[in-house]
Amino acid sequence: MSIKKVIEAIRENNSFLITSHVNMEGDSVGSQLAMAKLLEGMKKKVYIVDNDPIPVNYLFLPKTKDASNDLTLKRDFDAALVLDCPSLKRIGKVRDLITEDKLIVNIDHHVSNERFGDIDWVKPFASSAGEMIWYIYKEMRRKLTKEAAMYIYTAILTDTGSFTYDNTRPNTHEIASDLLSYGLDPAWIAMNIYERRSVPEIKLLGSALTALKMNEAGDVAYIEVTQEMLRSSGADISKTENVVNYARSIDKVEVAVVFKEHLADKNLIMVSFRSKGEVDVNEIASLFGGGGHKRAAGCTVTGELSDVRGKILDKVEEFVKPHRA
Ligand SMILES: [Mn+2]
Repeated sequence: MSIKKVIEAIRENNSFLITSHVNMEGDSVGSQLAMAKLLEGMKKKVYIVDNDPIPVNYLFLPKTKDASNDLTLKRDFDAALVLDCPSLKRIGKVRDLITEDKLIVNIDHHVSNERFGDIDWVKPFASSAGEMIWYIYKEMRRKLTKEAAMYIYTAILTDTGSFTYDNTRPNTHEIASDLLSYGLDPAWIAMNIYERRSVPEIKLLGSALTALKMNEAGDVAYIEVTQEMLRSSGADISKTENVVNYARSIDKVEVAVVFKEHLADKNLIMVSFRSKGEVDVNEIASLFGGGGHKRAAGCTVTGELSDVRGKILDKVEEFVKPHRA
């Protein structure tokens, strides 16, 4: 389905619920706020509701107070816009707000997207969901504002790893150039997102990196983050996201995996995968009920940490093997 169907749904309905995946990051935050801005400019009623609060490093953005994670409030809306979300399960408890009678519009760029909407607009070649909101602005000939540009720029910047991942394409830079022309300050935005870490977060990174292990061939790096590590660091669990990138950055590493015990349930293991080259970690994560992108994916598996680690590392070996020289 196409962007045209999405625009039709926007035009034909008056009130909207906007949501995204659990454990939000820059793209989910930026794309939702940009979409809300577009709809408000058209005098539509908008509610942004997410399973989790916005991470603190995105609170520099204007209007983050418009996003709520209070699921008890009653909200009436015609259509739900689900952004940056490969499956309906990934919106967490917000799922309960979307009753049978609501139109579901699925706007996403994950290759693993399950096409769960009444309208599905899935563009795996888009750098981010934020980029897709930019297309909607342009297609509808709605004027961008500095505020909306800041949301979309944040989405693109974070989802492309600051323009370093392979989803960075010529048009990604063209769009970024358009966004900067609204007077954004890229250094200030990057400082807010990347350089306002807390001491506990850096200490947690330290203990996680100390726990790093390698496979025999030296091309798989993995890290276990236990409840104990999370508790003793005092760090916010959402702040462990970049640990996996350090593991991937090791020379000759093809795949990096982080296993993280859930703070509330020791037998819930959150697994993040990163690939540096040809190994498709989305395929591996999919085998365990998760998904994502070719070089960045995740899943949540029930079981004891050591069992989950064993099962997953066996699969990773299987996938890495054919790529060994
Ligand atoms: Mn995204």
